[in-house]
Amino acid sequence: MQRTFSSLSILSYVLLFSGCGPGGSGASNPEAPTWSLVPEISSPTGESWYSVNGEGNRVLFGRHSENWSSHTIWEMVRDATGEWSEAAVAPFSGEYNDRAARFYTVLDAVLFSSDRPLPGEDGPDHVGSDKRAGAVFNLWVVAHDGDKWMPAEPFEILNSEADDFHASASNMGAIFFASTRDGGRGGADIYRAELAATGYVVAPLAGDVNSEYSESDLFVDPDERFMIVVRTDDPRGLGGDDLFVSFKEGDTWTEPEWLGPSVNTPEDEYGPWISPEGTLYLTSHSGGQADIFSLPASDVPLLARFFP
Ligand SMILES: [Ca+2]
Ligand SMILES: [Ca+2]
Repeated sequence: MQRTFSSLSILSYVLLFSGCGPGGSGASNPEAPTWSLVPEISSPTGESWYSVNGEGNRVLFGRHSENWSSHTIWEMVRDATGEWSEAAVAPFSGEYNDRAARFYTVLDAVLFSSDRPLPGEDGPDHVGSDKRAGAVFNLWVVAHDGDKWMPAEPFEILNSEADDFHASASNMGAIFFASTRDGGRGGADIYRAELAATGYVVAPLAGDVNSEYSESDLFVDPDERFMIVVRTDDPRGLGGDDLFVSFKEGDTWTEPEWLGPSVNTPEDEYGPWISPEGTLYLTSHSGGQADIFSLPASDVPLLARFFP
């Protein structure tokens, strides 16, 4: 069901030996991705989910081991001289399976997904930062006080008995996230938590963004004009997880349109994030290895009108 939780897809394992991937196919196929590897954070292990804070001086991204296990969140900080620190495990990560950190700017905080025990919950067996047996993902929030990270806390209003994960927030403070909770259209669906006078109100997205396929990850435009949504095995795509776009029309979200071969391959694409300058970052597997790539969002035809 949720390939992005357990392991690479079977398809990706097959492609591991096929030589097909972003790096290998670009020269001969004019429709292949034209993205660039983000070299500053690339390493022999896998990288995924790239995000930068509003000041542009703090980068968070994920690292995981070869078989898409042991996810941890890493951090790089730029000092007053403009020098970037070496990447290091973020102080709030490293013990459990943590992923998909994205900044929640209205609270000077970060949202991330983790299977770590909730307060008062016994910690079932786990090995390092591998996913804990029987555990579900919940959304967590961690604030930075300008000097250090505060303790991470579960974002209780967002969480259910099922997996709740991969959040992205708008400038209005609304949090969009994926969940496999009961009552959805199949697999994971996208929900929105709106900050109302009495607290957050959570509802599935209105419109046709959710489907019988899994909508398992997203990036929402800060102004909520569009969202890049990750769909799994939609036959309009190239296979595995692909990036689609849904547009906001009134109070509803349109049926996702495939973002095309400049950002999709037969392997898994996820972890989209667009910088204020209009650079689209995404994660793709190539030869079984996840890496973070970037390209101008204006190079993606369906996004170009938002990035003139
Ligand atoms: Ca769905
Ligand atoms: Ca794909």
